[in-house]
Amino acid sequence: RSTKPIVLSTWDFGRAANLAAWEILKKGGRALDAVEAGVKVPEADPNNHTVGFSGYPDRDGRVTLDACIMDEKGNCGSVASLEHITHAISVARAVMEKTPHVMLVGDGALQFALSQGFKKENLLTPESEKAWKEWLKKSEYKPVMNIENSSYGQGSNPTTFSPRMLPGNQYNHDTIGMVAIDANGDLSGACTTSGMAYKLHGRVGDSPIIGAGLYVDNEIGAATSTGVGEEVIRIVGSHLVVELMRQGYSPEKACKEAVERIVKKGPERSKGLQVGFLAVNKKGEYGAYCLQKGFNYAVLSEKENNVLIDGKSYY
Ligand code: SD4
Repeated sequence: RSTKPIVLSTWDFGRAANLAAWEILKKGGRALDAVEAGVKVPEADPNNHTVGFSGYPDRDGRVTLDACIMDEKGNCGSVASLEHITHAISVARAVMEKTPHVMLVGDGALQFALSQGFKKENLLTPESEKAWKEWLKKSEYKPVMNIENSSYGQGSNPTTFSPRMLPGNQYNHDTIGMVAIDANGDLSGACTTSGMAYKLHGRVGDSPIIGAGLYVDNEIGAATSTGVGEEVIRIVGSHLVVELMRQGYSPEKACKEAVERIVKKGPERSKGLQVGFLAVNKKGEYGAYCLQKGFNYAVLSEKENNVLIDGKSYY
């Protein structure tokens, strides 16, 4: 039998995000509203340095956000390299609903956001600024792999996010990608990030690219990704996962095939970096696959009470 509603999202911070999405889904609300509300949680979280407010900046000290959203009708909206607005996902949704376009970038995206009533904020917190200044001393661009352990499990408190200290004084939690099916059986997805810490100014990752960081096809399913965006863009990852599901692959098999495609394109390169895909099909079956161990994702439905699952990995 089908599992709906259901919401899934990347990493352990996905559990708090799923709870916010569930508030909407459990009342019969639309998946689109649920995924937006869900990813707004990590966007606003000052302890999370890879999404929204307090995201790590680029190498010029500027916090630039990438986000996109897609609904059951194939409507989509996206912002890339957006500065000064915490809820990049809501700006992406406004691009989708209020403009004839799909994607706005940089100053244009900011200008549009301000015209829609979003308030200009400083997203660089003293903590992120300190980390950036520390990074500047060596100025080596070496993305830190996000490895989580899955010690949380069912029943632990998902509303408190506890970042772990990583080498080089970096808290590293990646992009949140969220996909959901509502009570009506309709799918939507959202993806939002501050991108790779200390990237070149103007660098855009996979997260705001429809088909790379996120894809939704209401007939088939939805997929999203996290990790080093360049690798995901190369294979148009999320679209690939959805198309593989169309051919009959299970969500996990489709994610695995996409990961293997990345390995095939760059066997050496792929050893030192993380990419994870997460997918759900129209029936509510879901799965994930990643390059390196330590990619967790969170699931919430009536059957599963906000569980954190350790995704299978290639290496
Ligand atoms: C990006 N996929 O900008 C995003 C960020 C991420 O590990 O997930 N970083 O490439």
